[in-house]
Amino acid sequence: MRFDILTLFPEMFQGPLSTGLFQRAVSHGLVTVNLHNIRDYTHDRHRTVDDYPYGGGAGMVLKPEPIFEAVESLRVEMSPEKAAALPVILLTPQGRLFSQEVAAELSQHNDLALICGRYEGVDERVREHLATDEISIGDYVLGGGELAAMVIIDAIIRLLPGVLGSDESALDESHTAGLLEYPQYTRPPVYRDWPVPEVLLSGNHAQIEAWRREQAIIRTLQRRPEMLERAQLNRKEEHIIERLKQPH
Ligand code: 9D3
Repeated sequence: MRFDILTLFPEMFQGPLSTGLFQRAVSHGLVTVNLHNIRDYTHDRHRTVDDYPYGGGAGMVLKPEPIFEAVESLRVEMSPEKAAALPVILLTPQGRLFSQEVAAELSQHNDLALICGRYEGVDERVREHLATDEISIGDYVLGGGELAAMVIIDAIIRLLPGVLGSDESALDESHTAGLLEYPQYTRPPVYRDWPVPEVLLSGNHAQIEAWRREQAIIRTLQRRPEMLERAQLNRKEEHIIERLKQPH
């Protein structure tokens, strides 16, 4: 899968790209990340990327020309079919909310272009005539779209075949889908008077499995009750929930 990132701060990507899963995916040739500095697509002496907002107001607005030209420079290298189909995602607080489902959807594409906004905003014509999608990673204010792009790429690449080791992918979310994770412990069995739950040391795998499932349900009910509506639960588990919901 190929990512083309349009940004004013390509340096921000160096840390993540040279670490862990990113680095492995890139070195195994499963992922290509091309960084494009929007400033390189300006033509004036001062390499101007932003300007005052028409109508007045605080802050600056990213100019359309360098952003259009950066995306068009990607398209000229592609077949006309690929160029026409290229998803161009604008990272913006006003976009649709990113989620695991959106990550799965985006992981189906071979190429993805990501535009990182900055400043107070991006000229509306980028949204209207260049972007094919707009994504936000959550309701908090970032300094720009760069960290959002990294979050999105991180979530996508771990879904690509061959990126995670077989251990990790075998352990995947399927059977706990829609639930928070159960508590995990490792050695020592007692740390500062705090013992590991006895069931986990019992060697009884059926009992361990039942305990973990129950803990996951309890935790989800306490912290993210809205998630339970979509979780796949059996009758016994539904019963556990009804019991936990009763005042004690
Ligand atoms: C004045 C109104 N602000 C919107 C809340 C303007 C503004 C603030 C920060 C516009 C852009 C930004 C920079 N943020 C992003 O570009 C961004 C973002 C985010 O701030 N939160 C969650 N997801 C994203 S994706 C891109």
